[in-house]
Amino acid sequence: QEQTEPFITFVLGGPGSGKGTQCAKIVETFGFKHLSAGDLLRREIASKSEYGSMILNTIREGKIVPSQVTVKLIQKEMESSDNKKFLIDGFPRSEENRMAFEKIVGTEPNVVLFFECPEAEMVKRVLDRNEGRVDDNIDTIKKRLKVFEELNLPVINYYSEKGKVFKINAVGTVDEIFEQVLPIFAACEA
Ligand code: UP5
Ligand code: MG
Repeated sequence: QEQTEPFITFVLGGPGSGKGTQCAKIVETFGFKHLSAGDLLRREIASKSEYGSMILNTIREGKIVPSQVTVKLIQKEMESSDNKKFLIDGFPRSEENRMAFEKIVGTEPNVVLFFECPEAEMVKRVLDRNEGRVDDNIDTIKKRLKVFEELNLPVINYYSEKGKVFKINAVGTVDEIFEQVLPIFAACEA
């Protein structure tokens, strides 16, 4: 019996670049399963799991949670999902994350979206969000931006060289940005 290959999209971009917002639009239009790595980690904190306090401290510092913890959470969600079209949001954040995913899950993404946004705009959005996230304060945001630049950009460069990256200008209204996203998946469906 033949098993359909999953279709995997990594959704990358700095803190507040609009990954989660655009993922919601993609889900609505194209019926993907949305897996936000940050949301999965925050759920671990809330459920008081064994790694909860380590994850909380890591997020508060804007650092990256050990790969095996995050990959396991993502893998579990992928395996239990009937929908095999995945949007993996905010992961991989480092070359180490990327290699762990490719090794453990055993596959590469089909598509990588990169939401490119100026730092000042990202800072403004995150500070305006007001949802009580422990990392939405100016000190942690500065650390998140630095970690993004140092550790996440190399992942984007890696996939760029493989021709998998679609770069999106993340400035504008939510709908204007989605206009750039639409044709990417419309082409995949055709
Ligand atoms: N907004 C959205 N689009 C807008 C637009 N076009 N114009 C104006 N405003 C817009 O958007 C952010 C805010 O901006 C919202 O208020 C939104 O309404 C508005 P959102 O869509 O939430 O942006 P997003 O890119 O998802 O921002 P987020 O803060 O979630 O990104 P991060 O990458 O920082 O957060 P994440 O949750 O992925 O990770 C948090 C932490 O978890 C990390 O710092 C890290 O410590 C840890 N983590 C890991 O260790 N490993 C992982 O694999 C993942 C996370
Ligand atoms: Mg998000």
